[in-house]
Amino acid sequence: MKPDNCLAWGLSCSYDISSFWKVFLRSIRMQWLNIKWISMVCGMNLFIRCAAIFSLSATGTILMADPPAGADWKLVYEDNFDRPRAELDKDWNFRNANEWKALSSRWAENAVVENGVLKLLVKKEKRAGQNWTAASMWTKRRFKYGYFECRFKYAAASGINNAFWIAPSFTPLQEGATRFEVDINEGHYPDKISTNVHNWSDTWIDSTGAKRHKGWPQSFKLGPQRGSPFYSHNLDVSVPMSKIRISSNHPGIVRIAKIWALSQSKDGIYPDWIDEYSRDIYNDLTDFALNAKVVSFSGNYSKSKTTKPELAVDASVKTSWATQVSGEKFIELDLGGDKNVACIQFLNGWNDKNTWKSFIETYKIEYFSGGKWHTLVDVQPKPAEIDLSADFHTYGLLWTENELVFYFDSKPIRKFEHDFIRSRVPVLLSTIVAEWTGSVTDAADGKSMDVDYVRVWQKAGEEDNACDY
Ligand SMILES: [Ca+2]
Repeated sequence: MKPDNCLAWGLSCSYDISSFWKVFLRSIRMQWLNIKWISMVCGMNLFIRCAAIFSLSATGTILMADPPAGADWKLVYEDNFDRPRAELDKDWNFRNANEWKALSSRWAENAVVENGVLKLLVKKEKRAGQNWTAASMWTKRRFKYGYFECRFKYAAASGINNAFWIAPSFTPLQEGATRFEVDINEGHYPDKISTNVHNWSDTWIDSTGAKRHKGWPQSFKLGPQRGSPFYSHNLDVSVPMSKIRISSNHPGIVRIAKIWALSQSKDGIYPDWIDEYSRDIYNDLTDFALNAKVVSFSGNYSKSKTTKPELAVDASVKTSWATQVSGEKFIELDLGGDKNVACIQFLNGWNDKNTWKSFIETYKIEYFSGGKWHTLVDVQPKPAEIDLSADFHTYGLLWTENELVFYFDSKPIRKFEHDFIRSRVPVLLSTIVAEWTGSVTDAADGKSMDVDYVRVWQKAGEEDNACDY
């Protein structure tokens, strides 16, 4: 019972079905289009590269989204949201309450219908003790096994979870059944797909006293990796400076493992990359940032000693300052009087089994010299190359007795073997505002997850939904 890394996809893409074709295709119920797959086994990096290529080269080929070939599928449920909002109450339940560990409460009136699209609105408004509102809804009908698909656009701001999922939320479970959750996609703007499988029945108390449960998350960042864990900027000649300020508007936590403020090297070359041992050959260089005084900083991720800002100027690249999630991140260092600095460097992100992750793309380095601040470098964000809020895409789940297969635009992206996801459950659509989805800013106000349709197919002979569980 573990996720595998077998990733496969077809060469055809399903993009931007025009409203004419949408109506036409719906009218003839063309549900048995055969898609020929070219499958291959590959690692995550290859997937990311290929995903970037096919996304960027999509040419608007018209394909009906369909369940996978190889079974006699029956469409047992669909909502195309092309009817008045009031009619949704017949088929959907809506949450009307605040939320545990989130910044938003969720209300029925945040779900609206416009031009055949369901909009799960996020608003900056105080209600039920929280500063934001969002929407959560689930089908009155429940399902067990089948192919589940939703076509939607992400809300165009960070800090919002765009969720299409199945779970027995607020519904009874058969005695002895496992309480599970399958997140078909908890999408994060602009280009991250997040799948997850939870076993909420298999719980334990960890060493801190917190209740834990088993989960198997796997995320896919479709856009090209940008930025770098290591940045190095030379001054033309060494400059006397007494303070250094590094800041970033990165939408999330910034982890800085080390900052260097180096003296002039004889050959104008400075140590590169991150291996603290290889830096020994540069013994002639002085690092004025080592153990510098932290004058001020924006915040840290937790009150833990393992995230404090002094860890950005200690001797080790294995310890890091981790910032707060939202707002500008900055750290200001006092070098203890004017020092002749010729190169400023910093290492950011974190090392996961020799792969650097979560490094920043945008930052600014300033220094205080001659009684005023100067900017050494100011790297601003570039627009996202893949933006899942710009166009509709389909997210799907094939659920059988022993396996889950997750789909993006009709291409399988993840397989997961299981022996516990076996209860009848509703389909859920929801937005929420939470810092674990990224930096929360006013840009989220008024944004919405836009849903074109949700559909469920079941295999002939398995489509009976009459029983209770
Ligand atoms: Ca450190």
